[in-house]
Amino acid sequence: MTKFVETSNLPFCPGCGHRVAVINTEKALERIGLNPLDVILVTDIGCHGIVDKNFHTHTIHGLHGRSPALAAGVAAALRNPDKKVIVYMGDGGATIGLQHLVEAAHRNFNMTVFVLNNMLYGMTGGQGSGLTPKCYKTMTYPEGHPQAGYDLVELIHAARAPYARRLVGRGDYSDIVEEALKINGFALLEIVEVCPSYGLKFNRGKRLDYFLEVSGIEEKLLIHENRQPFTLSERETAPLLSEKLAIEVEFNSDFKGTKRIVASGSAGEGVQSAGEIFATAAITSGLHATKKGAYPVTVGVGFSTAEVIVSDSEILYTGIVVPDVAIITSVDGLGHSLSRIQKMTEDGILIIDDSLDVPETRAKVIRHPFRKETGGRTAALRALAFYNSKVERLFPEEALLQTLRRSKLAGKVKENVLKFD
Ligand SMILES: Cc1ncc(C[n+]2csc(CCOP(=O)(O)OP(=O)(O)O)c2C)c(N)n1
Ligand code: SF4
Repeated sequence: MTKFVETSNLPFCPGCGHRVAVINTEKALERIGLNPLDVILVTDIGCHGIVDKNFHTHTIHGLHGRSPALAAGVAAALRNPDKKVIVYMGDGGATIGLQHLVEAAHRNFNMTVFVLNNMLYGMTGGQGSGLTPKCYKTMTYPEGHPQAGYDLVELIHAARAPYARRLVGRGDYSDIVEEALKINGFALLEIVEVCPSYGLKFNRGKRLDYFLEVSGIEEKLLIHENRQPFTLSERETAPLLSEKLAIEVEFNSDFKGTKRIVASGSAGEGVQSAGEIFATAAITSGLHATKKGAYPVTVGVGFSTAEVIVSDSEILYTGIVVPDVAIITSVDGLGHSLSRIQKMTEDGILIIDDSLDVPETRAKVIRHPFRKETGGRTAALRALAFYNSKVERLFPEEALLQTLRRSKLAGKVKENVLKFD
């Protein structure tokens, strides 16, 4: 039994060039002498990809043309030079996912890409790809392709790949496969071959050499010396996002239930920061909280709305259709939240700056001069603090104060913004 690939029942049509490529891969891997479980084969959509079930290695099957992106993720996460990440893709996939290939080469991910270039889309019936040679007849160009395909090896070399090579895939070329597999960093080997079921059928009587000559396709090897493979050193030293964002519980809250709060004001008036501080203070008090923001793409003008949900239990839906509490501190904010305010019931609370006209609503209305007291830039934060101090206590005032002191607003916003007589 072969160690890396079961070659006795390869799933390809008789005479398919993919078959020869797989057998050469098996031979090369045998010679390198890896453990099969140190090999990760990443394939994608196309006839080449259906071979992965024959591999005794790890395998990943991705979207068409996206195998280099998946493999880059695997290579980056593994960070282990003893593992071998191999990609199989067709010329169709290499064309459709070209940018993934170029990026992987440019960033020099540690992987070996085999582009099994049978000069057309095999799996879908023989359409041409970006690598189809001049005059080659395909489903899409029954009279023959009007122009030569582009030179993938040159492109990948231009992206500074350490190794980019093209060979015509005939017979035993496992020494070249072995060479590509041994590259430390990104290596691409384009193997030019034939799909008998469509390529030979559409181009009856013509030999591969004829098309190579007409198109000027030649075997070549292009090298960039001394490039270090991609490493994750910055990520290795940086704390995980989950550690960085972890919020400790330091206060207690007796609050039971869920409050859906919409705070609406104007861009530049700290509405989003106020929402974040409020939600964070709730979490430091042992509650669950979510915060979402809405504002126009022109972030410096117009409304700014923060949606905060605070609950004593897990929050499974973070949207707010009808708020329990609406906090409005500017005309822009009123305009943006008006339709939701109008849907509020008698159980709802509308807290609105007293400089604004009160809209029609069934909610209980509380007016307060937030803008006048501490200015427009702190009106949203003050109004949220007012709600927690004077209207409904969700968590201790101290939690809000401490969260403000630790936030990016510390030193910029006076603490009396949170204080009420
Ligand atoms: C993004 C995307 N576009 C198109 C398809 C349809 N599709 C499936 S297989 C295939 C052709 C595959 O050709 P190639 O990548 O050259 O592999 P081969 O079959 O020749 O081995 C196409 C276009 C798809 N699955 N995904
Ligand atoms: S259709 Fe072509 S590429 Fe697909 S297995 Fe058959 S010969 Fe190979």
